[in-house]
Amino acid sequence: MGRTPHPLAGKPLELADTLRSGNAWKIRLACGYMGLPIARRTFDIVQGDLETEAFARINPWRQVPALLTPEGEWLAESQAILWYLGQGTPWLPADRLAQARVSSWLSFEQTQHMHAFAQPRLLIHLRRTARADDPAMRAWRETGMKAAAWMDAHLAGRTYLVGTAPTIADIALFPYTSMAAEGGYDLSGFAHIDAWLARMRALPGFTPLIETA
Ligand SMILES: N[C@@H](CCC(=O)N[C@@H](CS)C(=O)NCC(=O)O)C(=O)O
Repeated sequence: MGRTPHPLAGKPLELADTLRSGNAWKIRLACGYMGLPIARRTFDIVQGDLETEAFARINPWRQVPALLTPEGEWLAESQAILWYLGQGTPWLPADRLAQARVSSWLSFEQTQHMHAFAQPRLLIHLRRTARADDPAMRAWRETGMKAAAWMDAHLAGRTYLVGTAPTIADIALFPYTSMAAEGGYDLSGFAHIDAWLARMRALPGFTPLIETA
């Protein structure tokens, strides 16, 4: 998008991630869409990589993603990293209200959406320690379906979450919404979400969760 070079073009960026982290995927999506190459330092949670002292120096909160910025500092929290990458580009509009709306969706993702989608995916699909019909998984999905219904209603008649062009808000909501089925969700009733997911996948620079050579 846009012909103006990205303010971080040509500067080194490195991402601390895990192979299948949806929060880290947000950052790889952002870099792909924005045309920014990014190196990966991939950790393995099951092997205890996040519990080491070395990792605590990357993120004392012991979570991925974290971004090593060109200033030489590690920055934690996916939404903060998206904000850092989006500044000075159309992915984070300069308009006061539009920017606040982006922030609103980023908060929505963290408080109403992410855990309800990420937890069942983690336990059913990745760790295989829960079954899709376990009461706890149903409870997560009840919460998540409310979030999905709000998103779907908002996207009716809109192309993207804020304004007419994609922003970091769309990037933030994409990963866990798109992987919902792995947590036992059926979002087939949400046609506006479905069309929005397809639009996000069709944008130049889209990066899949697992990149194949
Ligand atoms: N609020 C954080 C959440 C990050 C998060 O939950 N990361 C997961 C991987 S997707 C993680 O590192 N889990 C390891 C753990 O919490 O032990 C963000 O948005 O970056």
